Amino acid sequence: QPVTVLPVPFHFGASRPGASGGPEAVLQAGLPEKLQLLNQSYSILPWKETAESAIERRTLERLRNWGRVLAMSEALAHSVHAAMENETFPLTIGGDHSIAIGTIAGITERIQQLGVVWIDAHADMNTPETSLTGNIHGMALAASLGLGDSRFTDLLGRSPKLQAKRVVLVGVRELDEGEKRNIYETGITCFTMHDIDRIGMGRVMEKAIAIASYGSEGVHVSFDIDSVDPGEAPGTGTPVRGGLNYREAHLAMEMLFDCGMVTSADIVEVNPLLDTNGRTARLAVELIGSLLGERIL
Ligand code: DIR
Ligand code: MN
Ligand code: MN
Ligand code: MN
Repeated sequence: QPVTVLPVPFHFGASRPGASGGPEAVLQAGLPEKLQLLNQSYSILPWKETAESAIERRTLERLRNWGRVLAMSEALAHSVHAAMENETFPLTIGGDHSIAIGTIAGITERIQQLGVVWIDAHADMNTPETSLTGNIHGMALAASLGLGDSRFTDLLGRSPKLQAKRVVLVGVRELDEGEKRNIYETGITCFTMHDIDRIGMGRVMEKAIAIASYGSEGVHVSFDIDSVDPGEAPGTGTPVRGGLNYREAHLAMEMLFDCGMVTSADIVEVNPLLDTNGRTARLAVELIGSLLGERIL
């Protein structure tokens, strides 16, 4: 199946700039060459800058830059939906994680029973009420589950986009108190680093894939590069120590490919301003390779 690469140079969902340079860094680090090496047909859909929505006059401290995030989300949702309608695999390159609101809205126009594997140091399960930062990248998964501000939960007109029983977090190690409540109240599955330490990444991913794919028509992978340990992935806005090692990250992607259910993916939060010698961007390219079927042997 052909891949539609959707670069989304966007950082207004996060506190600091730099994630908007992510797509350029990942392309420069060799994404096209990697796709060619895999004999993967692809096209790159250039991002069209969206104007700040004229309605954003009041800045809401609890929903920072909401007009910009909303305009980006609507445009991205339409592009992702079109990529799905063309029978291609949408691969979004962020950008901060707020872009997943638009991706998931676009995919679920086509696939209503969508499983999600969200690989992240964080849960992105805040609402404007629980967020300590007001940053929308920390609310993306909650919004897709129907929690929070209706401008985001109801993007393209349906809410919730996702059913909690098909949603799995992997790699979590930093949660706000309100996010813990939202995880329990929605009933999504959360595999923390503790679970990975105890039973290993292989078994965690087996369980995660089983949950996300059970009765589902497809599985979306939303991969925040900050899930990987900062030693391996320093170029990201909110690093948290104690993350996935290099092989655990690859194993996750390889197992997701092998399950044969993956319809779409986001690779987000690569920040070249914070990177050392392009290490994090190169890691992103390698992980995309594993997700698309690259093998050692
Ligand atoms: C924090 C950080 N929980 C927030 N979240 C991040 O701002 O809501 N998500 N960095 O990736
Ligand atoms: Mn995230
Ligand atoms: Mn984030
Ligand atoms: Mn994160």
